[in-house]
Amino acid sequence: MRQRTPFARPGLLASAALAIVLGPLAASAQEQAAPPKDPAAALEDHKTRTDNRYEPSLDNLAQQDVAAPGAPEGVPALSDAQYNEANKIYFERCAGCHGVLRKGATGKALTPDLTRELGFDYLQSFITYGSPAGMPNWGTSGDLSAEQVDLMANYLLLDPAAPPEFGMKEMRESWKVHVAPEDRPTHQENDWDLENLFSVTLRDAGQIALIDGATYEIKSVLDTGYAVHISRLSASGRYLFVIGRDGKVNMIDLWMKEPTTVAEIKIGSEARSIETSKMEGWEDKYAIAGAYWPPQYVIMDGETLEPRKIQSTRGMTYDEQEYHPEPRVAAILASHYRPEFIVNVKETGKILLVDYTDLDNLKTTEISAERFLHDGGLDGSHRYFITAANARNKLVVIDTKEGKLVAIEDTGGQTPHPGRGANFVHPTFGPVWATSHMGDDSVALIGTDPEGHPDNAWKILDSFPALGGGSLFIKTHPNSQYLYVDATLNPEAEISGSVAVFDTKAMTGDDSDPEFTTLPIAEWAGITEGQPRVVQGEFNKDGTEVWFSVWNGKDQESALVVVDDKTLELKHVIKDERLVTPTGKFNVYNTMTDTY
Ligand code: DHE
Repeated sequence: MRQRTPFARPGLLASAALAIVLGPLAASAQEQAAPPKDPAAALEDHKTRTDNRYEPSLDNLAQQDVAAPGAPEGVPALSDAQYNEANKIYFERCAGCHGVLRKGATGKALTPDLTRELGFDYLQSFITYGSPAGMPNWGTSGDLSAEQVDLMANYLLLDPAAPPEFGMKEMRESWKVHVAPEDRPTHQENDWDLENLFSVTLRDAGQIALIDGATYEIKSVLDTGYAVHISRLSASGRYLFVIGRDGKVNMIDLWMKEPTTVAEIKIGSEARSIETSKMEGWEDKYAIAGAYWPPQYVIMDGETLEPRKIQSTRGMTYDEQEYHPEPRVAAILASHYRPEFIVNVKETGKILLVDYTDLDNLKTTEISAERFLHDGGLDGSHRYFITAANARNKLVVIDTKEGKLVAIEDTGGQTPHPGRGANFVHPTFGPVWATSHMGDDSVALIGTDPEGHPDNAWKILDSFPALGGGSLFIKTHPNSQYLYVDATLNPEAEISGSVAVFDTKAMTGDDSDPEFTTLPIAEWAGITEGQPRVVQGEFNKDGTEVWFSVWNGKDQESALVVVDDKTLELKHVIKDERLVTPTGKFNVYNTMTDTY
């Protein structure tokens, strides 16, 4: 077993620059507010930015108008217009880390009792210069004008705005069944190769593109929610579920002659995750969606999206057992071993196993895991769920068959971000699951075979460098011998535009680092404008090709690049004016079967 020391390698980003790459995501809840001692040094620390591409932005809450609260003695009052301007800035730029209610999330709490203690000048300086711990320098970067910085300092001295709840009444009002189940096809009415279809997120267009995996033809572009985030499939592969950051869920029937939205619903104001029931006997029965605001998840009918059961995630943190008012729902997966949904509750650090067999007598297993749970996936046997507690640099392993915590391991790297992760058989260690990291260049392998390789199970067995910090996704396929690692958020254009490829069969696990090949994906796309970033490899059904998004600005050209997995050569570039900001790609077969 071998582990690297983070930040020990040439070519690795300096830790200060990484704080910027990560933005507020890097700030820990324990971070204490302290004004920058040397503003010039703080400015130096924050000179590289990543266009805020990965800082949680609660854009939907930002659009809601609220009345300005009264001002206590000594605090200047704001007009409704000023308060709403500040509120908009807060939800777009600050709430993702400091919380909707300003009670702290990955960033520190900013409730009025604390901010009034700190005072206007302190807040103004902190917002202007930021902190090396991860608070961006909103003033000196030019993102906020001096007037806006003053406005925000004033705003933080006033009471927070509490956005509205979103319960059954609101959900039912938003719920629409466009085509009733009895009016839908009884068999597939189109000639599409559905299992090799890709649903591609067109993030800033609020759309998805359905693209044929063999011909690369864009079969259809469909409207979905705002800043659409992910797609998931029903267990049968017939229904495609898409969720927008505004909490809008579109359910698309892929059997129709022209696949279209057959039902829709809004499940909250801010959302990121959706999944469907996959246990044998429960296929296509339920869908579940999780929200950031309000902090809750909802179980819906799998054919109509009718909301059936809403559960709040508000409650105690797993460790200090203190009340948290807004623990966000991060990744949700469906168990293949029990009729349960696996729900990551970020701020309280709990993983919920929600039994969906009897919604009126709901049974939930609550597992104490680690705070700041984000994304993760299943091991190759589908029995174990491995997920990143990213701001704690940990991986948590759950046995979905026994319904128990198995292990919590430090990855040795900074801010693991696996997506669904990557499963392969290592020549020395046996079956492993891999994650890359946002905060450094490392890839960590954890052993996943407690029966065949008990000594290696749930240990970090190896850690080695890829291209650079800022990785978001890692991918392989059972039919591929290669492991692909992106570096999407790296500040260097050459790195964020490339992908590292490791030959898993050549890995030795000894002290030498595995070599990798660099694929210049953005260069292959032949895009001459902007700084397109390469994000999220996704395989075709057979595992013979891997697709990457070349993600450019909204008004700039983007592309999808298809790589031949055997030769590692460029196979095809998909360009089309409809491909606006492509990011996530979801192959129907791989997504419905959890193949990664
Ligand atoms: Fe994601 C998955 C949250 C920004 C692309 N993202 C997830 C999941 C969560 C999450 C909780 C797991 C869902 C699941 O499995 O059920 N993402 C967030 C954020 O909070 C964050 C950091 C900021 C925000 O404001 O939303 C964020 N995500 C992004 C992006 O900027 C990305 C790169 C581009 C985009 O389209 O928005 C992005 N996230 C993705 C993708 C997945 C994802 C492609 C699914 C990966 C997979 O292979 O399943």
